[in-house]
Amino acid sequence: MNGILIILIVGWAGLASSGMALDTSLPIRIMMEDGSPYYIPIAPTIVSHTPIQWDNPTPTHHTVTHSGCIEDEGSCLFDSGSVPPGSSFSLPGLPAGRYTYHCRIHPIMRGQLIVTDSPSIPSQL
Ligand SMILES: [Cu+2]
Repeated sequence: MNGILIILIVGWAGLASSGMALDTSLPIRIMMEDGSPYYIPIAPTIVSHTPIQWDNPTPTHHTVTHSGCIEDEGSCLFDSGSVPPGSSFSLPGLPAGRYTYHCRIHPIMRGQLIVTDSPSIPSQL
């Protein structure tokens, strides 16, 4: 009984140290919602160059528009255009930084991406 427990713990530690947590091949998924907070999760911490995918399960069109596309300062780094119901929008990944974005159709919809080169940094900034 105790032996099995030890094997489980050692096995888990082995998986953790083999870099599974650093796997950047699977996209981060963000869900669009018609109600607050509109983008779920609203401000995920993402390892740089990890693909990011927004899914739109709502009956409404939405966009994923970087704030730089509308505001004067900065440059326009991504803009999905209209994402129809049941569709999704993907980015191949972003360099480290903090990105705010919103929906052009519903300006109340706002989200944020916290992209970091150091996956060991906790999500509280
Ligand atoms: Cu919208």
